[in-house]
Amino acid sequence: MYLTAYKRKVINNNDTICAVATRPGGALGVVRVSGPDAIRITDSVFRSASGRTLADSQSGRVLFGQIVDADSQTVDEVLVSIFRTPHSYTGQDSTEISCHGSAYILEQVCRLLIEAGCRQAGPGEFTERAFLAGKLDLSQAEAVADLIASGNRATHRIAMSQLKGHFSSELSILREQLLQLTSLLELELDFADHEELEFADRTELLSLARRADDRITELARSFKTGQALKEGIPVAIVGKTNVGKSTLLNRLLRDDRAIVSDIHGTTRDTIEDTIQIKGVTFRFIDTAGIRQTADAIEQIGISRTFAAINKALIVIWMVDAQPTPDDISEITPHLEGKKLILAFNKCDLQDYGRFETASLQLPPDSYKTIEISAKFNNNIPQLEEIIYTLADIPEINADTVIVTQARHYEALTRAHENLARVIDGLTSTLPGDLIAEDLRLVLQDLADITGGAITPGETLQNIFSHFCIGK
Ligand SMILES: Nc1nc2c(ncn2[C@@H]2O[C@H](COP(=O)(O)OP(=O)(O)O)[C@@H](O)[C@H]2O)c(=O)[nH]1
Ligand SMILES: [Mg+2]
Repeated sequence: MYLTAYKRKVINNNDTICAVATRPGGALGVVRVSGPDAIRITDSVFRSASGRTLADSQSGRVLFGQIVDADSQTVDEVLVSIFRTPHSYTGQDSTEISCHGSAYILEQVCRLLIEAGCRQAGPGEFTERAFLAGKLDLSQAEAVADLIASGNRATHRIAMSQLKGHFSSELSILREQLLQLTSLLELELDFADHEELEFADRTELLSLARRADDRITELARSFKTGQALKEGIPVAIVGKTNVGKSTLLNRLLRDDRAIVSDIHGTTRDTIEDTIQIKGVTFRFIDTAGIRQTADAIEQIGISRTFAAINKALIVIWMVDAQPTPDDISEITPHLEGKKLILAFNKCDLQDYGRFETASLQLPPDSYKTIEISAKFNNNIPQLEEIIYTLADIPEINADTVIVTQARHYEALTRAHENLARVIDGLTSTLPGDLIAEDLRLVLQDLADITGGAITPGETLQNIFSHFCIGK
């Protein structure tokens, strides 16, 4: 269903396209048709029960009937919805045929539509048409893909907010501020010869530029959170062999995902999987226990442990006996910028002593501690609570703007760099025309996100080719 390598030679918006819009396996399947001939072509393969044609029906109506082939054989009993331009997703005349979800039926319906004059749609082509019709800007179109892919409450809300245009309107506010700055600069240029005229104070221009830059930087920074929310916030479970790391992973996943045994060095590779805590996805990574070993494969596993720590936002360092400063010094070089949890495991055991952290030489506020029994499920909800708190998820409301696309992040980063030059220029009394040049670049960078008339076709192709067919 996903043709990422799909290449469209020319954007032809004037033919009529069709595609299956639903994933296989459901009880129902929907075939979508869009284009100037959508209604006529659908009518040619459809017999409504009432005898009424789609051509005679108003936009928004649903007709019951049959899809019939060239020999008047019934392919399926269906419901057809009709949407007339401009009141449709793509802005064009469109129909949606709800069939039974058999792959065979859906294929036959598409085949008949294609024989009647449709073309098979490419990935994202319906959304691309919506964009070209001005129904969505580019960032909203990308939000559609995020919405389809959203697997938790956080990513769903962010995608919905982006689809509703909250990100776009933030950008247009920024654009207005920067345009104001441009016009003030141009005023300065136009009247440069009139020494008697007072111009906007450059400190005023500077504060305008700085305010815009602060917001751009803030948006760019949110990408890290956006990405973590999309892919799952990475949490590495590390420690010596046999402390119970794999047992904890299985416990958190509520599944026997990793092999648990009392043989040291059982886990040799990293194993990862996701769970949701309060609607946020966390990606747990079970690692090979850190120890000196002559086993070459186990050594590779241990080096992957360090790679996992580097990737992680949160590190659970697990011990089952009083840790020594030497134990932790092996991983401390990798802990820069990480949130650390010391999990004292096997608290069910009789001879379980009290763990001391004083000797570990860790800054006192740099970690949290908890006593758990991974095997007997003690304090696991409390551990999850600590993990959730440390992840420091910003509150995500219906209008929260968090950048989730690398393309947007890159554009914001470019905008920030160009704006930094504007700010430099303003402080170093660079001539206004040179500053205006950099300002134009910033405006272009921001426009790239929502996609104006100047967006190169290649960018569009790249974005829409990552959609599924039928969207
Ligand atoms: N008593 C007790 N034993 C545990 C606990 N967690 C793990 N174990 C045992 O410790 C041994 C090593 O566990 P495992 O999860 O494979 O450790 P890993 O090498 O750190 O992945 C196994 O025999 C587990 O059953 C616990 O909370 N209490
Ligand atoms: Mg293990």
